[in-house]
Amino acid sequence: MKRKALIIIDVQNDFCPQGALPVPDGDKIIPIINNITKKFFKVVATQDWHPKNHISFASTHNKNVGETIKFKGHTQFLWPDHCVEGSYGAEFHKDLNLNDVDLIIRKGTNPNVDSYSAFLENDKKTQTGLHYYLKGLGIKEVYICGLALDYCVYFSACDAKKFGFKTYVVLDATKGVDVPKGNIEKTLSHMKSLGIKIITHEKI
Ligand code: VGL
Ligand code: ZN
Repeated sequence: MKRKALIIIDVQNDFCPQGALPVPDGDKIIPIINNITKKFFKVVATQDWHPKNHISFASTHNKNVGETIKFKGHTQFLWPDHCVEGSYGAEFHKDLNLNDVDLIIRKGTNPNVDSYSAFLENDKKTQTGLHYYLKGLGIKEVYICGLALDYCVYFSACDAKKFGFKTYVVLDATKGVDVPKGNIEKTLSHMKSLGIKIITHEKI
């Protein structure tokens, strides 16, 4: 089998309907993801995994969700409390089949650094180790799915491309939040301009 990896981003209760930061129809992609894992040499799943009082939580700063703060020269968008380490919201959705998963990566664990990408935290320096795992296994192609299309999927795909992988986003196996409005279109067109391939699961 060709050495391709599937990266399943943040299919966690808090990103599904009823969760703290729900992605519309976020749970609808789960059957599609469960159906494609067998096609891959390795399958990686990520979990957004924040300490209480994480920098990305509006509550940490007594601000409203959707406001931003400046921190060390970069802008941090403020989210509702979500994916607090060890909480129900941080658990994988119960329908996600983990049997074929080879590696789980938890990101966003530093209280002062957010992490949208599965490869690099938002400081753009701290690596999660995923790049070396894939490189060490001789993997050249990565397929990315999960939640949310315009945040963690987008940043993971951009970094995968930067690290030299042939990069695909499986469009019917991802959903976005579209915050701010228009963000899904904006991030999709940016990914296309970088040479990231946007496909549907039948094309894998
Ligand atoms: C995510 C916002 C905040 C995501 C994580 O998984 O896309 N979005 N933390
Ligand atoms: Zn988060």
